[in-house]
Amino acid sequence: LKVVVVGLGYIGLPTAAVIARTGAQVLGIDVSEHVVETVNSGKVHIEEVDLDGLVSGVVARGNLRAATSIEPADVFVIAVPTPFADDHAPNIGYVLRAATTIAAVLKAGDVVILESTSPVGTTEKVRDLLAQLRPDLKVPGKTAESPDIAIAYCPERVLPGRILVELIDNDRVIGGITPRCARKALQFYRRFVRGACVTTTSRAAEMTKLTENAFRDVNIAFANELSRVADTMEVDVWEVIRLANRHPRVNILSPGPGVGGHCIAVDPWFLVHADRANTPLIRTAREVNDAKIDYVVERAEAMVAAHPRLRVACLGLAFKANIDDFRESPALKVALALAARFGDRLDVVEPYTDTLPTDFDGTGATLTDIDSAIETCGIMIVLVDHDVFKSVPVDERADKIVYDTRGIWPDQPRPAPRAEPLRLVG
Ligand code: SAJ
Repeated sequence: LKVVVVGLGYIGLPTAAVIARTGAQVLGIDVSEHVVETVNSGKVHIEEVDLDGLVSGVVARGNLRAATSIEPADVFVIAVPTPFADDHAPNIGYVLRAATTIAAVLKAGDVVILESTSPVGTTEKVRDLLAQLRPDLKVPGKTAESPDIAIAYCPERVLPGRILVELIDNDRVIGGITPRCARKALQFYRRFVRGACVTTTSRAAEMTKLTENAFRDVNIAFANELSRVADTMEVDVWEVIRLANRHPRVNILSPGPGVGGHCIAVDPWFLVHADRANTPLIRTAREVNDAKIDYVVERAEAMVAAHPRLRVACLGLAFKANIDDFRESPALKVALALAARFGDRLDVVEPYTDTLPTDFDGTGATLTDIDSAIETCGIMIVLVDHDVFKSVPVDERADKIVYDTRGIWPDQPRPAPRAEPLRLVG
C-alpha cells in the first residue's frame, strides 16, 4: 500500500509515522523544505511524546519519506491547517490547494481522505474540485455508475501530548460522500486504529468534529464564568467545583486563564459562522473564554501594582500543561501584558523553552527556573499547570502573594477576607 499524507504538522507527521509503522510506503508532502529535510534525516520539527523515536525508526526502515512534490499513491490523507479570518470565516484554501495537488496524480481505485477540521460541506467541495480538475474520473455522489475514486472525511481527535496513543486507541468517525466511500476509508483506518471505526456521511462527520470542540469550549466557559462569580463572592471556586462534582450527574471542568491552542479556541467559530442566528450559546462561550484572559490580566496587574517592591514570577507560557506549544496561549498573552508594564521586575518560568519568545524583547522580562523564582520573587502568578509547578510544596510558597489561575495549589494560605463585606440586599 502506498499512502501520501499532505501536511506534516502536528497531525500529519504523527499520522504518517503511525501508518508507516504498519509497513505501508508513506510519502509525506509539505511546502516547507526545512520540514522535508528534517523528516528525511529521521528527525522531527515538532515536540510530541515518543514521536522522535518512531519517525527515526520508520525513516531508517524506508517506510517514511518526505518531499515537496506529490507522487501517485493508493490513499491520500489531507492534514493541512484550516485557519479562520478576522471575521471568523473559515479558510479552506489549504484544503483546496491540497486537493488540487492530489488531482494531478489521482487514478481509478484511489481513496482521498480529509482529516483537517473543516466547515460542514468541505468534503463535498473537495469532491466538486476533483471532478472539475479530473473530468476523466467518475467522482462519488455525482454519477449513477460506480465511481472511480472514494472520498471521505475522518477528523483527527488526538490530544497534544498523547497523540501517538490516541491515534491508535480513539474511536474514529468516518464520513463518506457515499456509504461505499466510508467503507473504503474504514478499511484503511483498520490498519492502525484499535478503537471503533463508525461510519456516517461526510457532513455529519464534519459537524461531529466541530461539535466535540464546541462542547468542551462551552463547558470550560461555564467553569471560567463560575470562577469570576466565586472571586466576587470570595469563595474558593476549586473547592466549589470539587464539591459540586460529587453530585452523580455534575462534572464541571477546570477554570483557567482562558482557552488556548488552535482547536478549541477556533473550531466553535466554524459553527457560529455557519449559522449565527442559532448559535448564541456557542458564541457566548467563546466570548466568555476570551474575556477570561483580560480578567486575569486585570487582576494580575492590580496585584503587581499594589506591591511595587516585589519581583514577580509568571509560571508558564504554554497553552496547557506539560507541552511546549505556545500557540494561542492565554498564559503567553497574560505574561506579555505584565511584561509590557512591569518587565523590569518580571521573571518568566517556562521549563519547555530555552529562550523567551521574541515578543518579550525590550520588555526587560527574564527567563528563569522555578528554584530561582522561588528565591527571588514575592508574587507568583500560576498560568500553566505544568507538573513541575504542582510539585512546589506549601512551605516554599507560604510567604508569597499567589494568584493561582489553574488551582494547582489548593493548600495555599488564603489572604484575609476584605474589610468591607459584600452588601446584601433585603
Ligand atoms: N482547558 C481549561 N480547562 C479545562 C480543560 C482545558 O481551561 O478543564 C484549556 C487548556 O488549558 C487549553 C485549552 O483549554 O488552553 C484546550 O485544551 P484541551 O486539552 O481541552 O484541548 P486541545 O486543544 O489540546 O485538544 C482538543 C481536544 N478536543 C477535545 O477534547 C474535545 C482533542 O481531542 C482534539 O483532537 C483537538 O482539540 C483538536 O485537534 O481538535
